[in-house]
Amino acid sequence: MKRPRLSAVGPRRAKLHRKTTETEIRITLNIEGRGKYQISTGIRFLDHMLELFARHGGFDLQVLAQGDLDVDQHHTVEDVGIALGEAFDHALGDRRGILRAGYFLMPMDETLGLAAVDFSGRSAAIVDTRVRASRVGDLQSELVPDFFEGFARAARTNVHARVLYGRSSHHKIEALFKAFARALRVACSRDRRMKRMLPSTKGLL
Ligand SMILES: [Mn+2]
Repeated sequence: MKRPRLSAVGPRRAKLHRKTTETEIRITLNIEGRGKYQISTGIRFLDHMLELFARHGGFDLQVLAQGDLDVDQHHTVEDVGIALGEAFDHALGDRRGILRAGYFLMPMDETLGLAAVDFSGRSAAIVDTRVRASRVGDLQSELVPDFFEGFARAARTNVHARVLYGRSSHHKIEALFKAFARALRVACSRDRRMKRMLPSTKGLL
């Protein structure tokens, strides 16, 4: 897979096919999208999260995943996170001219979730869903941190996501995905004043 050059000028898109013995995933991403999506992972609640991720981020996103759900959901959820991270990494190219970091505080009725991201070139994920239920809809809720860790690793990005308070488990996870989408939307945005500048003093991101 080639990294596009002139990333901050041309259309920032990625298309990838990721296949292992555990999962097969096809993704297309357009960062300059209009929130259109086609999502099918075999886990309906994860589909719901990725659909609202696309809409709130203003990304066009297609995710078609087939995983070994007969084992459990771990491989599928983690690998979808990895594939999405790879898609952002490719679409952003050399990361010149982007804001690079972003955060968002997202209310979801009685719940408040926050996400902060930095396309730093290094990966870290600190996630606290405050969900105690083992399942939310058909999703094994303990896998939400695995999703964000997979993304952070593949996109070489710092992701901090935590629920500050809330009651509904559904709302808690949803608030995190919405906050994450909106934080990414900011971080991926073009910086008009710093057009061709690398948003780092290090010389590489
Ligand atoms: Mn919902």
